[in-house]
Amino acid sequence: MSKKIKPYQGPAGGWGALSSTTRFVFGSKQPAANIRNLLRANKVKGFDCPGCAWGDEPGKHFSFCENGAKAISWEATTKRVTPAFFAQHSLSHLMRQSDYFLEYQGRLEQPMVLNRETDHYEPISWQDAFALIARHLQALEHPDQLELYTSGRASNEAAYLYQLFGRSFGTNNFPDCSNLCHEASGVALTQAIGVGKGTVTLKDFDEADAIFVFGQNPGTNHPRMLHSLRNAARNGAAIVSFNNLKERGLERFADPQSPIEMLTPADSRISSHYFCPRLGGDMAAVRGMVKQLLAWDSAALAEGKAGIFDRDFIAEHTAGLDAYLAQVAATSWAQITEQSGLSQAQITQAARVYADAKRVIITWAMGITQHKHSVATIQEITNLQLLCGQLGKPGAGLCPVRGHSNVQGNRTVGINEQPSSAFLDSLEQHFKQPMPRRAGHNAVAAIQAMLDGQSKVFIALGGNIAAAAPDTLATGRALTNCALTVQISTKLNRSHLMAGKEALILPCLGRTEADLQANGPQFITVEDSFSMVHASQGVGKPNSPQQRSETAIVAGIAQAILGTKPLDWLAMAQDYNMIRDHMAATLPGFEQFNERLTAPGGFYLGNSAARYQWQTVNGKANFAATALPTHLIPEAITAKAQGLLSTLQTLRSHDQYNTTIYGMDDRYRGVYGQRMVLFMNPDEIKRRGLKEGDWVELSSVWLDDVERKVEGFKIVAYDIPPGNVAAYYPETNPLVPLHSVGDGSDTPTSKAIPILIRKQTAPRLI
Ligand SMILES: Nc1nc2c(c(=O)[nH]1)N[C@H]1C(S)=C(S)[C@@H](COP(=O)(O)OP(=O)(O)OC[C@H]3O[C@@H](n4cnc5c(=O)[nH]c(N)nc54)[C@H](O)[C@@H]3O)O[C@H]1N2
Ligand SMILES: Nc1nc2c(c(=O)[nH]1)N[C@H]1C(S)=C(S)[C@@H](COP(=O)(O)OP(=O)(O)OC[C@H]3O[C@@H](n4cnc5c(=O)[nH]c(N)nc54)[C@H](O)[C@@H]3O)O[C@H]1N2
Ligand SMILES: [Mo]
Repeated sequence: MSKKIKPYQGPAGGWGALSSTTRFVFGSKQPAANIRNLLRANKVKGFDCPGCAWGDEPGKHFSFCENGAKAISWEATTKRVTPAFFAQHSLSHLMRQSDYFLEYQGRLEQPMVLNRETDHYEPISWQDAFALIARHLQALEHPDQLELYTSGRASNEAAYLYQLFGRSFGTNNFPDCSNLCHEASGVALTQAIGVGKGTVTLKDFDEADAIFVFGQNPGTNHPRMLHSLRNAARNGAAIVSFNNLKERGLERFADPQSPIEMLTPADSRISSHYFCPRLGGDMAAVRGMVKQLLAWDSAALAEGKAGIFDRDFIAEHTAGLDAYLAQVAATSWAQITEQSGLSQAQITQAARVYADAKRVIITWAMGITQHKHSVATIQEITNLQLLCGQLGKPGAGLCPVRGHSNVQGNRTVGINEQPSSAFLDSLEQHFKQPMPRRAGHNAVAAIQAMLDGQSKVFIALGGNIAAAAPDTLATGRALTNCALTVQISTKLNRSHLMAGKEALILPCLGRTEADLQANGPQFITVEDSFSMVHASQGVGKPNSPQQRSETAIVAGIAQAILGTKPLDWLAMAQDYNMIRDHMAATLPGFEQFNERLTAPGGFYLGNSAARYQWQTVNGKANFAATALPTHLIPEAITAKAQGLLSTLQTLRSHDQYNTTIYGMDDRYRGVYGQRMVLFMNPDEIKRRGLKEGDWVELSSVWLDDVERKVEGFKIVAYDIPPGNVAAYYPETNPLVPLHSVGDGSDTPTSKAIPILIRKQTAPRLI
């Protein structure tokens, strides 16, 4: 594996994508066969790509992208983590291995229990594993000492049973990956428009005149979105990108599934405009756009022309306009340009595109949601759309682009530490038993409760919290503090090693595998970013008879603790239609669930805001009048730092899926064979007396006295604003302080970490 830095010249997609996929997927025979089968089976029931939460056009076959192919073939590997593997490698030995090594060992094959005396995981029967969990849960003094984590890959059916189990046991402690991800979107949109989901459907992308993409790297993380953007650009839509970095996938794109583009070197330009704001500068940039629109609107009205704002929409549907406009007037251009890092001319240009478009969609992802003021930024984006009535009409709306393939569905079916009382009422009525009303723990609160010894049992339905959560050392201590940790997983990862005093690994089937239960082959359902619910059925042969479906595992745990209360859990696991009948009876929008799944492509759950039904406290869509943050990095931190602070964003490479590292390349950013790099502005490198290729250590500055440090990062010159730097997650998670979180969302501020950079001599090679 040769390490090099070589700027990528081609478009995103295209030959590079295809050859990488081919190498990765078709290098081995079995994954290729599996993927072919999947595509074939897809015609019957449907298939959900575990790659991301972008949608598929109803009626069309599942479209294939490079990173989806990686996700599928990663799951379909023939490698196995067997009892012999664990007999050979002690926990202490595995602790010293890289995350890449752990995941690369293949699929977990059998339930395993940790033996602290031998320091090895050893086989355990499913029955004994469930009994061990039951013993621990029965020993708890209070149901809130249990933490039930979910990663967004679980099916609706497994997630629904899981939340019912937790609530029947007596807790709302459902920390989930959403708490680390799009929580701010849910909070902001619920307050503003009464529903925490995007208002657009996939079809809207064909009808938009302008699409604004904020803080998102779809070339890597949502490759299928590039098709929608490319088509929109061809239809004449302006694509305006706001990204802290110049991302290849947002600039140009060639479609590896389009034979014509494969044969010609021509590629499509994606973004018509590309702005690089400072980290956290988007709220100021949008405020600036509104300020400019307001000036044009007033000038037009003064001349007796029609204004820019949609006054009918505002009058009929919204509240809070005056307070908001007063806030806009009180925000100076000096503050806007300083905070956004963009010039007034650039912001005016963006506002011009916005004003000229009849239909506008705004999309966003982690570059917007992982800041201290994320809720306020998303509400500022919403303010802009409300001002111009860009909601609930074709080609217009708000679009938080979700991460995990079913993270939105998990929330819909009840994975929520703060469930609505309507939801709890509905469960109580249907299942005829009381549900806990105390709010539960989110991810940060759960970690703190385990650190404090207050929570004692941690169960994870997927994911890898040890590596994904902030403050790696604190999170590790939190997990190892537990009396019992239980990981329901497909692959070996760090969270299995950060084990509680007792620990279980429960191996589950993946999305791609056939799920055969007593009542025959089962399918599951998921919900994409566009509120489309559809079926997904795996066809690959399970690679171990010992693996169970997530649904069966959850049912097994529940039955061991609750018997048959409030339902016959094991019967549910034999026939998922029965689970869906309960969902139909308790979840709004899921009426006649089983019947409606027969429609090709599934069904649309609908979005109340898109229908102008505002389920907010005052029954209106609400403008939020929030002042820009006075400082992006709190003054107390700047005062404390002894040295020149930089702001670090932690992001994904092209060869990873969250904490799963597929390979060491980040093709579109020109990084090969390595991940320990720090992207930095070339002028700033010089100004600091550094040079490209220098080794540095990074330490974060926070209000407490804990030292948070990582070392061995290599400087790479990159097109990024001075003062901002970027490095890959999860290697940088030790730097993210547990309590540096978003206001109102509690999401770790993984895109704005104040750090000091110090030169070091070349690191030891591990
Ligand atoms: N292949 C692949 N697909 C994935 C994932 C994966 O790891 N691999 N992860 C899935 C998940 S769970 C999620 S949540 C999504 C994540 O999808 P993304 O949000 O695209 O993920 P990140 O890599 O975190 O990229 C953040 C982007 O925002 C930009 N950015 C950072 N801070 C700012 C800012 O302050 N302002 C602006 N304007 N831009 C900023 C960064 O430069 C970067 O382009 O992808 C999902 N899909
Ligand atoms: N610094 C920093 N930290 C971040 C982020 C960031 O941008 N910067 N992003 C955050 C975001 S957006 C997210 S969503 C979280 C992700 O947090 P998680 O969802 O917890 O992490 P993943 O890496 O997606 O989980 C991977 C593991 O899931 C298991 N797995 C895979 N498929 C399945 C399946 O089908 N079923 C089951 N049961 N298990 C499965 C495998 O064992 C694999 O090791 O990380 C967050 N952390
Ligand atoms: Mo995510």
